[in-house]
Amino acid sequence: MKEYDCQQLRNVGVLGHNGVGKTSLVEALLYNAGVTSRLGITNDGNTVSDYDPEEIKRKISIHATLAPLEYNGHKINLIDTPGYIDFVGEVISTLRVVEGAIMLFDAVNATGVGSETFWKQISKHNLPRIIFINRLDKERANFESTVNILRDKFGKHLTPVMIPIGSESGFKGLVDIVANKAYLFEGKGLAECEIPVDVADLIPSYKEMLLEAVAEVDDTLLEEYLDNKEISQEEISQALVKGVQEGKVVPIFGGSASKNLGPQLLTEAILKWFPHPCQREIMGRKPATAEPFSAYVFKTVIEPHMGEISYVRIYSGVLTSGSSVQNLSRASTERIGQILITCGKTRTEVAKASAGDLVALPKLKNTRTSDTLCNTHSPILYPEAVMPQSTVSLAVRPKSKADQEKMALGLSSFTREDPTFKMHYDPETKETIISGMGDVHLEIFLRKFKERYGIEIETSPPRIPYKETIHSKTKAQGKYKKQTGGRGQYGDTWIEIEPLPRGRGVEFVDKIVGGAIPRNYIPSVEKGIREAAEGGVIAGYPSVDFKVTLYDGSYHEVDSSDMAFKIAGSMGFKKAFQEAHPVVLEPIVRIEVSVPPQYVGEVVSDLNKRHGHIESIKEDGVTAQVPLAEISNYSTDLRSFTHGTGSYTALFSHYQEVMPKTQQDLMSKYQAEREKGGRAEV
Ligand SMILES: Nc1nc2c(ncn2[C@@H]2O[C@H](COP(=O)(O)OP(=O)(O)OP(=O)(O)O)[C@@H](O)[C@H]2O)c(=O)[nH]1
Ligand SMILES: [Mg+2]
Repeated sequence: MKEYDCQQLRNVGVLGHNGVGKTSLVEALLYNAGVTSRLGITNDGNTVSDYDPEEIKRKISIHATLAPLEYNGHKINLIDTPGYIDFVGEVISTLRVVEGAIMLFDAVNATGVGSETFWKQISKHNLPRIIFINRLDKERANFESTVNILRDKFGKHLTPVMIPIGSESGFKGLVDIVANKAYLFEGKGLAECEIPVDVADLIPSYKEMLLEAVAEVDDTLLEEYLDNKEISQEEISQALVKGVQEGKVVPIFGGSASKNLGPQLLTEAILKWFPHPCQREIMGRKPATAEPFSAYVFKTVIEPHMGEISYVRIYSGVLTSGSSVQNLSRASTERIGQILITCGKTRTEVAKASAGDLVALPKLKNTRTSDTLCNTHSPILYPEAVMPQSTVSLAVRPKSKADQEKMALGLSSFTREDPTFKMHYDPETKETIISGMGDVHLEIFLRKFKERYGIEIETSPPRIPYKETIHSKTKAQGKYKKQTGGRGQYGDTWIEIEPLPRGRGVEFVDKIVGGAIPRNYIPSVEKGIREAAEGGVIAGYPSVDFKVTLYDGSYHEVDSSDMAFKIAGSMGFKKAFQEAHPVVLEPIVRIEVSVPPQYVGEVVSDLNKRHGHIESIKEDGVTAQVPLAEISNYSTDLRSFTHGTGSYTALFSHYQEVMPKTQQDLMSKYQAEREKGGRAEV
C-alpha cells in the first residue's frame, strides 16, 4: 500500500444494531475496491472483518476490525464494529479515532436493539454521519416508511439523497436525486440509465426534504428556499458537504449490503462528505506530519503467536520503525518494532506511518488500550475514552487452588485488552469479581481465558455482602473452664451488648474495676469478641453496629491465660448477640433506569416486584431504592423487556434489614453449611 497524505485519508466507523449488515457492507466496499476477489459471507465465516474463531463460530462481530481500502488516490480506513450491545466498548473506542460514521438501519424493521445507544454515542463524539438503509432486497423492505420512522425519531435533518429503483427482490438500482442521475447495479459497478417513470413521480417529495434540510446549512440558502427561488445543483452539493461535516445534514442511502447492491455509490460519498483526519486540531496539537509524533491506542488484541498488538491512531507527526517513543500514560518508553497495516487478519509491514492513519504495533512492552504514545521531547496526553459502567458481575475462582496467582495475572492482562472488562477483589465477601457489559461478554471472556491460559475457572453470582446486627440491649456471661488434672483453662467474662446507629461498626468498652479480670487479659477478651463478630453469629456475615461493654468477670491464679479469656469473650459475645434480637442487614442500591416512555410503566411494576421503593418517575426514567440481591440479573432482564433500549446505573446507598423470610433462609443455609463443615467455620 502506498503512502498517503492526510488529505487523502478517511477514517470511518461502520455502526448499527446487531445483524443489520455492517460486516457485509464492509465486505462489499472492500470487494468493489479490489481489496478482495470475492464477497465473503458472515454465515460462511469467510468475511474479512469477522476472522476471530469466536466470531466465526457465533456468526456475529465481537471486535472492531480495521479494513482499509484504496480508491481514486485515497485510502479509506473502515472500522467494522460489533452491533451486539455487550461490545459497545469497541464502538466507543472506534468513535474516538474516526472522522465519520456510517450508521445502518434495517429496511424491514428500523428499530433495532442498540440503535439509539449508537446514535447517541455518535452525537456525543460530534461526528458527521451517513445513514445506509440496508436489506432493501428483502421481502417487506420499505424505504419510504423507514425514512419516515428515522426522520420522526432523529429529526428532519435526515434526508435521502438516493431513492431505490425497484423493491424487494426486484430492487436493482438507485436514483441520485442531487445529480438527477439513475444507475442500475452491474456487479461491482454501475450502469447509468434513464430515470424510470414511477421513480420520477417520487422525486419531488424527496427533493423537498433535501432542500428543507440543506436550507438550514446557511442563511442565504434559507432565504432562497423561503422565497421559493431555484437552488442550483452546485449549491446543494456544496451545502451537503458543509451540512454533513457540521452535523446539520444526515444524508440517507439505501441498498443491500450482502448482495452488493448500493455500496458502489457509498465510497464516493465517503470521500466527498467526510472530513479528512487532519481537519481537526486536538488539544492544541496540529494534526500535521511536520509536528512531533503523538498517537492514541484505541484497541489491544492478544493473539496466540503474535502476543499483544496495539492499534493506534496517529494524531500528529510520523512514526518510524526502530524509533523510541514515550508512553505518557504509564511513564515508560517503548521501542517501535514493526509497524503493520492490517486488513482483517492480513498484515503488511511498513517502515513508517503518518498523522491521520490507523496502524497496528505488535509487541509493545507496557502499553494498554486508551494510552497515549508520543515523541519523547514533546509530551502530550490524550484523554481516555469514557466507557459505560459494567453491568454484569461474576465471582471467579480457579478450579485448582494452585492456579490462583496465574488467574490473577491473566485477569489483569484482559483488563489491558478491553477497557469494559473489570476485575477487583471484594474484601467483604473475599471473592475475586469480574464485571463486563453483559452475559455474552463474560461468556466469551471465560472461553478465551481457558484457551489462553489453560486454567479452568469456576463462576458463581457474587455473594451479597450481608451483615448482622442487633435490636436490643442484653447482658451475658462467657465462661470457659477446663479443669481436669494438670494445668487447666479458666476465663470468665460478663458483657453488656447494645445497638449502635448504622455505620458505627463494633465498639468495645472496658469497664472492669477492682481487678475482676487482670488488665493483661482484657485485650484478649476484646480480640475474642472482634473475631467472633467478624465471622458472624446467626448467618455467617460480619456483625456490626453495636457496643460491647466488658463490666465484670473472674480469673484463676494458675489456669487463666490469654487463650482462655479470648474464648470466654467470644462465647459471651455469641450468647449475648443471639439474645439481643439479631437481624440480618442487606445492601440497598439506588438505581436510575432510563427507558423510552412506553416502558416506564413496566419498569415500575418490575421494580415493585423486586421490593424496590420508587423514588421518582419521569417521562423517560425511574429512580428507586432496591435491594442489591434483587438486581443481580437486572441488566439482562431490563434489556430483554425493553428490547435493548433500557439502561441503568446502580450505586450503593445504605444497609437495611432483610425481610423475615429472607433472614430465615439465610440462617438455615448457614446452619446447613456449618453442618457440612463448609465456609462457616471461619
Ligand atoms: N437479504 C439480505 N441479507 C443481508 C443483508 N445484509 C446482511 N445480510 C445478512 O444478514 C446477516 C448478518 O449480516 P452481517 O453483515 O454479519 O451483520 P452485522 O451487522 O455485521 O452483524 P453484527 O456485527 O453481529 O452486529 C448475514 O447472514 C448477512 O448475509 C442485505 O442487505 N440483505
Ligand atoms: Mg458484523
